[in-house]
Amino acid sequence: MKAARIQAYGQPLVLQDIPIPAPRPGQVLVRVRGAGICRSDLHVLSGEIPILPRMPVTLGHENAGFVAAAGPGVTGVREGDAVAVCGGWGCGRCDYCVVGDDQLCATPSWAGLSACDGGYAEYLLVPNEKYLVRLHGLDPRGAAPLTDAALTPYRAIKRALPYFQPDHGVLVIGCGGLGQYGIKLLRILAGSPIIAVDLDPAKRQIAICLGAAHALDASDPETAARILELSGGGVAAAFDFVGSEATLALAAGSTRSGGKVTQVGLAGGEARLRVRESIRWEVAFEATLWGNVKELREVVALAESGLLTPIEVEYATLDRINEVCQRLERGEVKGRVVVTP
Ligand code: FEH
Ligand code: ZN
Repeated sequence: MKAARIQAYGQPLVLQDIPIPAPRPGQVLVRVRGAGICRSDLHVLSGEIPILPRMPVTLGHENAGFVAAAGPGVTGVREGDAVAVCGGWGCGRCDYCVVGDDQLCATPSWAGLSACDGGYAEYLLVPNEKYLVRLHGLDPRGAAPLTDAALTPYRAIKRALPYFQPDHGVLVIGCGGLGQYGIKLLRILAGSPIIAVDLDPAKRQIAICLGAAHALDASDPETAARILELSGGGVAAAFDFVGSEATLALAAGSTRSGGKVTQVGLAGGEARLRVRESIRWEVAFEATLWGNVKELREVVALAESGLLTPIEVEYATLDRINEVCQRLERGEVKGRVVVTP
């Protein structure tokens, strides 16, 4: 089967022909129909996030498709079922796995982000059927972004719900794929007015179309003051989908006492959390990670209900994956690109 594999950090993906894996007991082979390209993959490819224990490995952690074969003992899915794949695979035994937060596993085996091959390939071997969420009516190609671009902000927002107040805004920094789903989910789950921030005027326009009340330029030196003015002294919750030094500082400095700052982006920034200087009193800070299987079931349910509509998706064949990664790097992707192996 064709697979786009990393050979070394700093090198483009290489299209290789490798054997189709055979599912062993409990495993499921999925014919990949959609594999979303996440900005985190760029951080991994460049070596900024040197997360891979071995190479070559097939990347791709945002996957959906059809069950091609079920290993012995698999009872919950069968050949032909359309499925979304929760890619945060774990050991099944540690404190995190036993409560269902496999993505936080002490020894993770994430799809395409560990020694386990991911979905930039015709087939994906899933270690346990529990990581599959049945799709009833959704096209797996378009559903792939639900498994990361939607799931990741969903977990972050759900964990911040106690902080939302309709008379105080929420801040979304970074309006790429995750930020766009974040705005959509905030409109569904929270009644707070949304202030969006991005460098790109096109992304700011998308944020307004998705329901943000305001969309501010991240490069404008007045933006920090404008956020405080618009939010009456600070937002109740801030979500940083970029994670750079500047955006983390903006998120922390924009949050009112008693609010919550959530870091989702992985751009490698640091922020000084010094009370009275860079952060107000009793502000909670959390760096959330991806989402778990139950949360993906909830995201799929929101999508199948029609409440959670898809962000703009562009499709590309596997052989164009390096070209698409370069476009993503240059900020030329409006929503999400999904590879269709
Ligand atoms: C990628 C690499 C490392 C940590 C987290 C991630 C997320 O993009 C997974 O959704
Ligand atoms: Zn991701």
